[in-house]
Amino acid sequence: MGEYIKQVLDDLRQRNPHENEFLEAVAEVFSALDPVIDSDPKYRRNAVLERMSEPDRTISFRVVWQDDEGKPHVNRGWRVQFNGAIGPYKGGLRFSEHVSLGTLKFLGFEQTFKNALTGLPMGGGKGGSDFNPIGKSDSEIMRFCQAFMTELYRHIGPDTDVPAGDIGVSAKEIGYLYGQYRRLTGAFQNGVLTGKDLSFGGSLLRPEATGYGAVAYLQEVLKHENDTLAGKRIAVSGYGNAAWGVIKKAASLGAVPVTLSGRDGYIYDLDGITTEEKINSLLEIRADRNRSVRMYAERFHVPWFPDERPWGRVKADIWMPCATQNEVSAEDAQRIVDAGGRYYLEVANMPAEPDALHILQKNGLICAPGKAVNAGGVAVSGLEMSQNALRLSWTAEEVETRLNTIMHNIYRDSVDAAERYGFGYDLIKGANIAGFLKVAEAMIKQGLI
Ligand code: 2IT
Repeated sequence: MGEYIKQVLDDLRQRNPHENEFLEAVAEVFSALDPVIDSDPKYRRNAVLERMSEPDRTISFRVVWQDDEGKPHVNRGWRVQFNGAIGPYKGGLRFSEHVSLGTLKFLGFEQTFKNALTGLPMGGGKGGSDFNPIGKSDSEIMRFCQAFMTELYRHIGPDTDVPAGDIGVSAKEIGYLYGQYRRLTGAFQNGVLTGKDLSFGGSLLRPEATGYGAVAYLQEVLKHENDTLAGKRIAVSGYGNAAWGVIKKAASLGAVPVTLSGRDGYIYDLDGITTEEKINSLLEIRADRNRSVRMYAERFHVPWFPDERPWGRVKADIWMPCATQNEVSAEDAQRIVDAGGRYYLEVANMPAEPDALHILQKNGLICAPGKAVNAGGVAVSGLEMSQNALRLSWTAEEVETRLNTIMHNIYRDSVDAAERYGFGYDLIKGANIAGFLKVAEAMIKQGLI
């Protein structure tokens, strides 16, 4: 890494000493940028890196809600509006006890590049709360969402900031959030949130989009290797929206997904998670108040491994982490290398610790980053915004055609960018450079703000 970028990262570390996830995310993107920065003095002259690594603004608020016994609870809510150069802030809301401002800054930073890669006009943002939805009743969830939106509504809007779901926030929560937004504003502005139910302006295929987009990207990678999906064993982690979509599409194309995981362990289904009943069971697990993947093991009589994740512990051709950040350690990466398999595609946002990614790449696995592979989710959110603005709805086929085109373009732009700046076939560096170029251009053209 060159001296200039090192200096920018050092300054950033001084200002954010406790935000390791954020610092790692910035370092990962900036480590691809030496040849870009050296190619044109405009990047330094306009302080693009310094400005890009500081959020436009972060909003923090108190959320008070009552449980079913009437006891009050206090949580923290945030919205990080990271970068608005190419469009309204756009990105999910995460409800989990593990959420902190540092986590949301990291996710908002990543979102900025991901959204740029889609080619749609969306800036980057992320929000959420340290509220833990697991074990809560439906009415507790509703009251929490109403309290959360009572603070958030003044900061968002169809042309300013458009939140969506993420971990702990699905169509149900989006419904409660939108209901409260509508009550507070007195206007039917459904373009303010995406991931809505179809009954009030959601897009067909939005639930499937993250997983379907990831499989579309995977097929581009396989094509490059003269390989095909049929019969490939895929190790998946997680059990939520992303894992479900990957499994549904991959199984329909003849691949064999074999694992799922949760906080408390993983299941290994040697026959494959391929039948409709098995795939639909993920929706039931997610709808369950206690959400344990163990339910799958009990129902389908497959082995359950408590407190472990599948990395390198099963036989797989393709590894696809779909759960959350930092779930693949250096040790896991070494185990994946020893277990064999050629492909490692991140569907979660930064599931690998930085050392882990380097081990996988060094040992010849083809690696692709979450910000490219999972961009289909936010891409279809962008299509949902378009449909809301036009007051029409596209068919599932129309949405899927657009999604596939977007994923194809993300793959091609990443390959081209890495090649052009001397990195060869590097899907990680390529995604970071391609995303950077789009945001940087808009920031420079808009002057020093
Ligand atoms: O990480 C992500 O891209 C999301 N949670 C989806 C964001 C969105 O606005 O659809």
